[in-house]
Amino acid sequence: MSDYKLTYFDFAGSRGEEIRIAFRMAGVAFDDNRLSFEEFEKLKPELPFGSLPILEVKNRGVITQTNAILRLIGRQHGFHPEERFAAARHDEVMDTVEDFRHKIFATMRIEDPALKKAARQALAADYIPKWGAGVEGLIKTGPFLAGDTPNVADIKLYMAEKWIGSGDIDDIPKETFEPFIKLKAVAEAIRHHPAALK
Ligand SMILES: N[C@@H](CCC(=O)N[C@@H](CS)C(=O)NCC(=O)O)C(=O)O
Repeated sequence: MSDYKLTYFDFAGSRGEEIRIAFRMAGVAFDDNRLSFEEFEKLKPELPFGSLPILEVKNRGVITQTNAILRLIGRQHGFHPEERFAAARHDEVMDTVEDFRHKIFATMRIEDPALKKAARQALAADYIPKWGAGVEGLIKTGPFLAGDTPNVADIKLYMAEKWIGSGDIDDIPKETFEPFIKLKAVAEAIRHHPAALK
């Protein structure tokens, strides 16, 4: 029994996988509680905000909100900057990945196929390139946000790049991030980190 129990869906993506990678990167054991969608629906009424991931911390309680969980792991194990301005910069990146996610998730709720396609094409033509350029401007020497060492914010950039690069989102071309060399380099560096390789 470890000090941490992460509950998330049973797939290697999105918010829960960011936390799994952070734990692996920190070399910290955790219970990886993976739920089916049916199990989630049963548990949902008991969840603090009705969603996953949640992290149960031994003798302390339950934490929700992916970025709060990532910062907790990052601060406890040296994967979030100690200096306040640098930490705010990393927080900025982490929050903008959540904004990015919400923009794409919003299109998944559009039922009309033509409207969905148009919404996705608009994101690919405007929002995502501007988002990529914004992130690109925050990465200095690379390969990571802080230079040579990875932090939890880098894991979030990796997950955003991986999602687009998978080509799994219809009407958002998998090449959309190709112009963003520094963003791609962060993603490559995390992709080849043993924590991401499992
Ligand atoms: N703000 C929350 C969002 C959590 C969230 O929306 N999680 C999704 C999965 S990635 C979920 O549980 N969706 C199912 C639902 O809300 O019913 C966070 O950052 O952790």
